[in-house]
Amino acid sequence: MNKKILGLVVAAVLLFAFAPVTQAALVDVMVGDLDGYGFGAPANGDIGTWPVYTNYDGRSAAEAAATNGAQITDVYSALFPSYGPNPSHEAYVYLPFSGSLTSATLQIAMADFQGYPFTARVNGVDLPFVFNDGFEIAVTRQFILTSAMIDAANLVGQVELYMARPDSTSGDFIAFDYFQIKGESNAVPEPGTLMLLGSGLFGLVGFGRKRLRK
Ligand SMILES: [Ca+2]
Ligand SMILES: [Ca+2]
Repeated sequence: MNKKILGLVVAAVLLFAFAPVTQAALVDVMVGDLDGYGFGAPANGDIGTWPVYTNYDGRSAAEAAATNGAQITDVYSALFPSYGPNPSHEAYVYLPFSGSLTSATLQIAMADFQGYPFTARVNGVDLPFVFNDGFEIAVTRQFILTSAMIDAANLVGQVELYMARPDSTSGDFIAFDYFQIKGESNAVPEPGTLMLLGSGLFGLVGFGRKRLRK
């Protein structure tokens, strides 16, 4: 067996071995919880009168202590220091996933947006974020992630949403119920499987070399 043929055999084995390893898996990750902004109001439509108009805090203890973005759900106003419990006009939401994302939709239950342009990015890629829903109206929106967003998310293993209310031009009080990504990923092969494949390949190469010497 010459080296060319040996190379072809190894390439064929590699193709055969790795092709069936990647498997599609469903991704479904939520930050916050689907409880209607913390006081049981419906997630869509007219949410009625807020219990209080500023500094409303309907978070669970875990949400209040969270750093993944759950801390800005179930509060009013969400991104307005001194008018809401959060100390910043900007926030990150982190939605980790396993494997490599192939498609995803970001869903946000949001309330009381009144037409001011917010800054928003998904993994550094701009996301248009201006909605004129009206006072006390809640809307659940879906954003299909672009391939640029998905590629950037795969580098860090999570979808990262950044949002900022522009202090100088917006006096908008807003609220969020939850953030969620749904999609598909290619599962990463487990280390044990890779080791098995690797030792098999080394064995084959060794066999080929023995035959070359003959
Ligand atoms: Ca508002
Ligand atoms: Ca909630």
